Amino acid sequence: IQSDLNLSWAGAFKQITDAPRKADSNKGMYGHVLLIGGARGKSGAPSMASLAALRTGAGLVTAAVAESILPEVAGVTPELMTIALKEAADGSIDSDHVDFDELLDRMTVLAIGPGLGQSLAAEDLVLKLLEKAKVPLVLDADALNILARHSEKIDGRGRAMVLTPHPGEMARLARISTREVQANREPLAREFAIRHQVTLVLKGWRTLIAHPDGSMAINTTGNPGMAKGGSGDILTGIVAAMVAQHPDRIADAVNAAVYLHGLAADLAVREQDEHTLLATDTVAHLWRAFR
Ligand code: B4P
Ligand code: MG
Repeated sequence: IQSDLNLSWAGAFKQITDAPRKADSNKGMYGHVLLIGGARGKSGAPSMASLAALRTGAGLVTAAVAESILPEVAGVTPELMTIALKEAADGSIDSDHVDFDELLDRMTVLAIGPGLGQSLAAEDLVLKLLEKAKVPLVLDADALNILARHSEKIDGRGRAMVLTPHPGEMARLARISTREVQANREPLAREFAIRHQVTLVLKGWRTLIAHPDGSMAINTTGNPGMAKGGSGDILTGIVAAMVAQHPDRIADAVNAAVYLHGLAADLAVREQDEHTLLATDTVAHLWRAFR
């Protein structure tokens, strides 16, 4: 990660990625990630995000998904806990039947969006979660597409908000074309992060991370093998787990998450090929990235 404003980040970053887990650790010290996403026919996205969060070191990970896809999501790995949510006729989560106090109880980070869909029910769910959640939020994919219609709700004051758009999602958030996003990545990301007081991860080759204080980092890891479905879902899980473990150092946690995601993919393509790399192969190489 190269930082244009704050060179001390290199040290802070190393402290996070190299920090050993304390000998007398317990899972409660590493946070509880709640991943909310998925809809009928879209079980892969929440599954991959949850798996990545577990592999990044969160103490506990729970996926709350539409009931019809629960078996697939639960099957991704037995360490994952799951909550079945009632679904609307179109297969998305029905927010009218969600007990938010019960759902959010004891969660320390909330990640919303992978595979969620953009139905009216999904929109209502995202808006209610924004209102009720008091913990750091990681927003990706359809949660961003929904938020693009409610930009006044994008506000990281009160509790942290991390947004992880690809250029298409950024275009919707900023109401400009994808081409304009790509031509103005740095000023656009910085201005958005300052205006909304959020951490903005603008993905793609040389992912940018813009922080609420106006500082920015440019990621130098990653490769074109990652330009495939699922890569973004895995980043969501890694970001959520890093924030869960370092809630007081969100900037360092997000920088490190983006770096580790790309590094794991770089290590994976040493053993295979950019054509054949799957997003889940990146998860399998996370341990090497941490080492
Ligand atoms: P969706 O159809 O919404 O794709 P998605 O479900 O969000 O996919 P996923 O979650 O797996 O990947 P994501 O991009 O979130 O949208 C795709 C649409 O957006 C397409 O129309 C596409 O053309 C457009 N789009 C996406 N990226 C674009 C770009 N860079 N320029 C122009 N248009 C773009 O996450 C992918 C992950 O892989 C990120 O972490 C990203 O940084 C990483 N990655 C991808 N390519 C990389 C590269 N070459 N080098 C390093 N990292 C790379
Ligand atoms: Mg995505």
